[in-house]
Amino acid sequence: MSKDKILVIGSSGQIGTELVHSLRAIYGVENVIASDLKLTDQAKEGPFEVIDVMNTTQVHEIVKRHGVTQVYLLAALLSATAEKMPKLGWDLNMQGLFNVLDLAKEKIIERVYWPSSIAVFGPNTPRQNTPQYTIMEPSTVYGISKQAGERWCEYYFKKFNVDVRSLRYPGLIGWQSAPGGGTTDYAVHIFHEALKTGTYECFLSEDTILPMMYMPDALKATIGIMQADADKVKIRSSYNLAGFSFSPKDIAEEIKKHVPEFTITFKPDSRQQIADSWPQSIDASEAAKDWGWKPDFDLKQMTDDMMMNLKRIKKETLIGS
Ligand code: NAD
Ligand code: AKB
Repeated sequence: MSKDKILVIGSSGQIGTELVHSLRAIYGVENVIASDLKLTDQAKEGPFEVIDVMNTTQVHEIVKRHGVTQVYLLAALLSATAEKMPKLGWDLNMQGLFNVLDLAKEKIIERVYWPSSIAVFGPNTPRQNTPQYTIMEPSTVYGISKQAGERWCEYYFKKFNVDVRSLRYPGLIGWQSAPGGGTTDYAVHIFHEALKTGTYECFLSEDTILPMMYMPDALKATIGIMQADADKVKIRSSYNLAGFSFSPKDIAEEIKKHVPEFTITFKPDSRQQIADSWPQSIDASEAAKDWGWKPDFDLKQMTDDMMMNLKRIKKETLIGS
């Protein structure tokens, strides 16, 4: 039986929906507690708690009651939403992190996973093969909160010996869940619209290249860094992580191989400016060196797998954009 009791906070979002399945397959259903602001269908599959990560007392009580040893903190406002609600974006992204880091500081929990993002980089960052250590200067509220969060993670590790682990995810693409308000969301919506209507209006311009990753690779990296020996996790701010990079035009070409009649149009909105401030590709060699990171999927393999799975599910369950 697993000695780990895991709490996933923000479990009903794009990553949590899939991560909870993977964690339960490894640690057992009863040892993985899903939690989010509202009750969702996840409650039918195993332990679930309604939680507000901003509520220190509530988080503390749930962790104690379940004997939680590890927290995966996924609750956050993403880039596009945080630009619309900057105060809430900052408060949620920072206060949630402090509430969880403090539990580890008080030795109530043993290990924390907290995701950062390519959004920590900004317009003055080298955009190709962006190194682990470079100019950052993020220009979004989301990016500022992630950069500050990285600094706090490293601080808690050095000052209080908190075992916190983190990855700078690129844009994530998966077929099991909808994205939650980011700049890279188009790369999920495009598949659903291609199958539902055969056409998609993209909110980024055709040549906007961004780093992306298929969800199975993101889950492999997440669980991989959490299971790595502590001495192998040398970076305690957050690791660069890379899958593959493409533009809306590139992915549209791949989708056309499955839906030949598919057409795409481009109507850039405020998210274009965010995308233009982010890297186009990421150097993940530190993650490869320290704990063996290697992605399995490229653009073609991801598109083939997305299409195969989305064609299997009912048309009515495809998401709108
Ligand atoms: P999401 O928006 O899909 O899900 C976030 C979940 O948190 C939602 O279910 C929401 O209800 C919940 N939540 C919001 N406020 C809460 C609160 N006060 N208390 C408890 N739960 C609350 O986000 P995601 O895409 O699953 O991202 C998870 C994490 O990964 C975030 O930190 C995000 O910044 C990071 N990340 C995601 C991506 C990506 O492409 N999805 C890329 C880089 C980093
Ligand atoms: C977003 O677009 O906000 C996220 C991210 C890359 O952090 N997908």
